[in-house]
Amino acid sequence: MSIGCSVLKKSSKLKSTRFTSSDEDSMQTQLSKSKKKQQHQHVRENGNISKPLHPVQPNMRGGLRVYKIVILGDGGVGKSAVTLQFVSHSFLDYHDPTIEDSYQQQAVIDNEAALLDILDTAGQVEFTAMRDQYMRCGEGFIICYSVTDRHSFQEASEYRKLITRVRLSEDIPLVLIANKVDLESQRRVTTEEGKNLANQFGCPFFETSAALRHYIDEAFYTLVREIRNKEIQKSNDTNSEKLHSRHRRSRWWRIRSIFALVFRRKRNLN
Ligand SMILES: Nc1nc2c(ncn2[C@@H]2O[C@H](COP(=O)(O)OP(=O)(O)OP(=O)(O)O)[C@@H](O)[C@H]2O)c(=O)[nH]1
Ligand SMILES: [Mg+2]
Repeated sequence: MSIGCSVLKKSSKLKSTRFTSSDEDSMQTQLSKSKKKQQHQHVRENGNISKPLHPVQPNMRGGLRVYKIVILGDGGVGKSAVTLQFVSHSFLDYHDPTIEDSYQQQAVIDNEAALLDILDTAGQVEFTAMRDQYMRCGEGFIICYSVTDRHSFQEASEYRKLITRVRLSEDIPLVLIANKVDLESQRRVTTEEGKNLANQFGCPFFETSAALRHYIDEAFYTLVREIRNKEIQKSNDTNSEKLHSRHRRSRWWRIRSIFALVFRRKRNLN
C-alpha cells in the first residue's frame, strides 16, 4: 500500500483553530471548508431544496477520481477532529459544533491516485436539516461514535438505518469508527461491542484517536477501497448480466430458427 497525501483547497476560514501539530506547514495545507457552499451546496428553489450539485455517478476532477465521503455521528464524538487530523495532521482540541464543512484531500491509495471529497456533517440535532440531501450524494460513509459516550454508540445504529432508508440499499460502502480511544479511563463502550456492531453492519471497524492520530488514515483509505470494491463488483454484475442476456437472446434465436425451418418444410410439403 502506498500512501501520499496533499490537501487541495482552503476555504474561507478555519475558525480560530488551536491546532497542536507542528507539521502543518510542510503539508502545504490548503483546506477546503465551506458552510453549505461550493461543491456541497444545495440550491433552494421556491423554498424547496433542489437536487444536490453532486451527481451520484463517479466523478472526475483534474484527471483524478473523486470519492465523495460523508462522515456521520453524534455531536461531539470527534468527526471534525478526525477529519482535520486526516487532512491537516493537526488536532482540533476544542468543540465548535459543525453545521457543514467540506474538505478535499488528494491521496495515493494502492498506487492509484484519488481525490477524497469529505463532507463533515453536523451531529447536533439543530443542524441536521440537510441530512437526507447529503446522504443521497455520498458514495461512502464513515459512522463515528465515541468510546466515552454510550449514547453515541447507540446512535450509530440509527445512522446506519438512515443511510439504508435514504439509499434504499444495505450495500453502501461504510466504515465504523470508535473514536477517543486515548481516553481509556473514560471508556464506556468495549472493543468487542464495536466489533460486533461492525459485523452487524457488514463493514470494517477501527478504533481511532484523533488526538494521537491513531488509525485515521486507515479509516479513510479503507473506505476508498470499499468504494472501489463495490464499483468492481457492480461492473462485474453488469457484465455478467449482459452476457446472460446475450446468451438468452442467442438461445431464443436458435429455437426461432428451428421453428422457422420446421414451418418452411411443412409449407413446402403442402
Ligand atoms: N481526547 C480526545 N478528544 C477528542 C478526540 N476527538 C475529538 N476530541 C475532542 O472532542 C470534542 C469534540 O470534537 P469535534 O471534532 O468537534 O466533534 P464533532 O463530532 O465534530 O461535533 P459536532 O460538529 O458538534 O457534531 C473536542 O473537544 C475535541 O478536541 C480524540 O480522539 N481524543
Ligand atoms: Mg464537527
